[in-house]
Amino acid sequence: MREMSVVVIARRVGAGLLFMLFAAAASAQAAGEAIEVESAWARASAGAGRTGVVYVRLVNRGGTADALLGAETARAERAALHEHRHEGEVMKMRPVPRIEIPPGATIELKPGHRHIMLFGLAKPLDEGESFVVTLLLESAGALEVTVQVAGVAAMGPGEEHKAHDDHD
Ligand SMILES: [Cu+2]
Repeated sequence: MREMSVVVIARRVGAGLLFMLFAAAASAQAAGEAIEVESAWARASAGAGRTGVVYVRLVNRGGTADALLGAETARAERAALHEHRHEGEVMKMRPVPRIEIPPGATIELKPGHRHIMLFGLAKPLDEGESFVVTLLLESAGALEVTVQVAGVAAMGPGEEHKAHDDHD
C-alpha cells in the first residue's frame, strides 16, 4: 500500500523533469575523479514486487560542491531519489530533486533515510547478484557503479570488505 502512494507521487514528477536531470548531468562531464563511491548495495526485491531500493555512500574528495541528481539502470524502467518522512505516525517516502554533496563530505543513503528507488524492475533483484547503476551527478556527470544485492531486510551492504577491495 505504501508503494502505491509512492508511485502516484513519482508519476506527478513526470518524465520531463527526469529528462532535464539527465541533460544536466550529460552537459557537465568534467572532473569525474572528485566523487568516490565507497559502497553501493541494494536490497533483494520482495516477491513479485516491481520496485527496488539502492543505497550508496559517496565521498566528495574534490574542492567544489556536487550533487546527486538521479540515477538510471537497465534493470528498471525508472529510478528516483527518495527520502523517508515521518508524517504523524506514518513513515512515507517522497521524491527529492537532488542530494547535495559538499566538498569533503560523505553522503550515505541508507535504510530509513534517503535512497534510490527503482520502479518497473524487469526481473527481481536476487540476493548475491550485482548490477550496474549510473549515478547522475551535477558536476562529475555520469558515474557507473556496481551494486551488490543483499538480503531483503539487510541494513547494510554485508560485503563491505569486498567493495573496498574493488577500489584498490
Ligand atoms: Cu522510496
